[in-house]
Amino acid sequence: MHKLFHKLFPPVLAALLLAAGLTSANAATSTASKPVPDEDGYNLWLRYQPLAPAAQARLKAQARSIVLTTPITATTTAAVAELQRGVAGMAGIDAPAQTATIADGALVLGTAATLPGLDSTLKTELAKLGNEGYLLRAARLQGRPVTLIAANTDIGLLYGAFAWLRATAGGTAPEASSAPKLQLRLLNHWDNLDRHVERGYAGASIWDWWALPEITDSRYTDYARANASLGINGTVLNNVNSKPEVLTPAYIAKAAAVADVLRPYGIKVFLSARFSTPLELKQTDTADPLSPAVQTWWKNKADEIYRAIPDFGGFLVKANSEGQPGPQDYHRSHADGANMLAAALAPHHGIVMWRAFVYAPQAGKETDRARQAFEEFKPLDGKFASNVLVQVKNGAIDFQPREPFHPLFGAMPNTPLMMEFQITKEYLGFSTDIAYLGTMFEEVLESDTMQQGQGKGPTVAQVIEGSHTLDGKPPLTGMAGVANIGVDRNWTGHHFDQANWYAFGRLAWNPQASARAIAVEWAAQSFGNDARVIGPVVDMLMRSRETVVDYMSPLGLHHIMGTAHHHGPAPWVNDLERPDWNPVYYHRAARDGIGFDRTASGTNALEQYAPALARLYADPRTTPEKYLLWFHHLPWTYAMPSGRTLWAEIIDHYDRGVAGARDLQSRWDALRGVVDARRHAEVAQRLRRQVQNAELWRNACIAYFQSVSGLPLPNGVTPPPQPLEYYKAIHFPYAPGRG
Ligand code: BDP
Repeated sequence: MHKLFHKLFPPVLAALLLAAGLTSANAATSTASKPVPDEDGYNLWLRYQPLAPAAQARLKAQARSIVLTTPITATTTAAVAELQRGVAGMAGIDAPAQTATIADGALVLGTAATLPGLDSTLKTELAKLGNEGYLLRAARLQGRPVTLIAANTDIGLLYGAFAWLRATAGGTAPEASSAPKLQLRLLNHWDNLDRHVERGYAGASIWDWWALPEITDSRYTDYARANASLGINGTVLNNVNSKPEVLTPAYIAKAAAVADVLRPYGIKVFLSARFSTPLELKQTDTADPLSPAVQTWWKNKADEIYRAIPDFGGFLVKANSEGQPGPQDYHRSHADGANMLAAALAPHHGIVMWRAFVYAPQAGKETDRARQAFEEFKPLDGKFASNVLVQVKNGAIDFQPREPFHPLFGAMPNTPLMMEFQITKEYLGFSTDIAYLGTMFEEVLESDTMQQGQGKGPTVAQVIEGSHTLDGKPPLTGMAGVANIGVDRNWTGHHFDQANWYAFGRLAWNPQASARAIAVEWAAQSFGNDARVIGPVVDMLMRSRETVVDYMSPLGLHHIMGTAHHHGPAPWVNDLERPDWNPVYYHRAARDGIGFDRTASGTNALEQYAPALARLYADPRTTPEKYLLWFHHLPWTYAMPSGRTLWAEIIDHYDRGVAGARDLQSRWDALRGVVDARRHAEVAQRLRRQVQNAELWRNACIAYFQSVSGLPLPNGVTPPPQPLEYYKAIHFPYAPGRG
């Protein structure tokens, strides 16, 4: 059955069928009838738990021994060790021995040059896979049936080893070739040097700066393994709100110690650089990027860093944004600033990731924060040095539960743009609410920028893949994710938040991958290849983010959460220093209606999109409902396609959100006894919090918007149990993760 099944269905489809419960192939043989041992989540998706007997038998036959045909290096050693660990765990045997000769059933790692007698078709295929790609194949070498993990480099072999283990754990056929579509696949840690993690909800920073460089936590190696298993190849260790100290010799030595641990796994270390560092360290008397003294300082600093970290990746910079220093302090442009740093790094092949998350330091009532990054950066298209990428958040405001894609994507064809996603859920329920971000990332990536006309692309994924830029020259490409990692035993606070780290990594490898297929892979590796678990867990993941949008900010509402910590509803807030920090600025609810008019009659932020898209979204009737109140201010009585009024529709979404949260809870309850008791209980506790949070959002928002609209609740709607004043009085002192 199994062989035939996989002949009939390619791996991903097979996994989807399994998840949908459409077949029980392979999964039928679960271990769930035995008591399921408790797990704490530390091993992430690299659990390597015993497979079902039939799968174990297959695995044993495929990995009787391991043969490495390339020289032993730290990276190939890591690949072999991972395979041994994975096979031993999943097959329930002693680790297969590493041998020098190719025997029947060996798992053979090598390159075109080192694999004896590799056939020419495979050689040709391999040649196309670049420095990081890999090929997995059942093949014959020297007449012996073997499983091949082939690549052009050591790191390709490591990625291949992880891919083979992933396929094995997920019960999918290990036949694949793959190469990353983006060059830079990076985590951004918003970790401070005192170990507080800005917007972190999983405990303190894993980087123990005080203990470094002499003391390195074994966790750093597991971090590297987890990232390498996804193909993540870089990490920015410190917060974008950076401190000058990170570039002092003591901290460079600490970063170097981390880099030494990560290097075998193909992960480069980067640092967030504070633009005014030389000035603040009192080593120059200005930070003006055009000052020769400043330029020399950065050049020397780069030389110093590369002496300690020869493969240092480069700098990430937040400049002239939210109070951070930058070139504009000296009336210079973002390009002047970025290019000065780029010049210092260029001799060492380092790069600069210059963030486009900027908005005017003083906001007037009539400005639209959504317009500002575009206004500042679009005129600089083509003005950046070739080792600079402009790092753009997925949307124009700020990691909201839902935003239309950032208008800069597709609008700067002469500048490499990299995507910045937020994996940590600052605005989506911290690490208490389940919100699978795979679907959110996918929604952004597959958005049609319409730069070439409606339906003609490029999509945002194609833009960041560089397919439409730079006169045919291969540009730098990349994707960054703001990490959700901390010292919590399970790394991410919520077991389900591991799926977000996972999904980010897989989409950074292939921005056109399917969020559902990724969810299937994650579920199979994280909970075992048992259709009874995968189906419901994938369902939960796939609905979860829409549920959060429904109970927080449906129909294009945005930024209506609590001040500073960004938790909980606060649509009434109207007293902050800047208008564009206030929820009322964003929802614009008044007697006449609700929503932010970004059409020509309002701020016209819409004009920043390609004409085809701008035309489409200019009319509320042709604006996707999910973005309606992002672009339009509409009367409460506006007739929605559902036949409801806008007011009734908003309420309906809030009710759907609460129902969705309860549904997540009951789906999870049904898995009691199938999932190990410890993880089950930990998730169940959090789901109770999620339901409470959903109810709070629903009740508070309905109470508030009703106070503004003055309209009665539609028939059948349950009134909020408390008056508005009750919700307004709820505060969350000491909420985690504050900036
Ligand atoms: C916002 C966060 C803030 C970050 C900022 C940024 O609230 O903590 O510093 O983004 O991305 O979402 O720079």
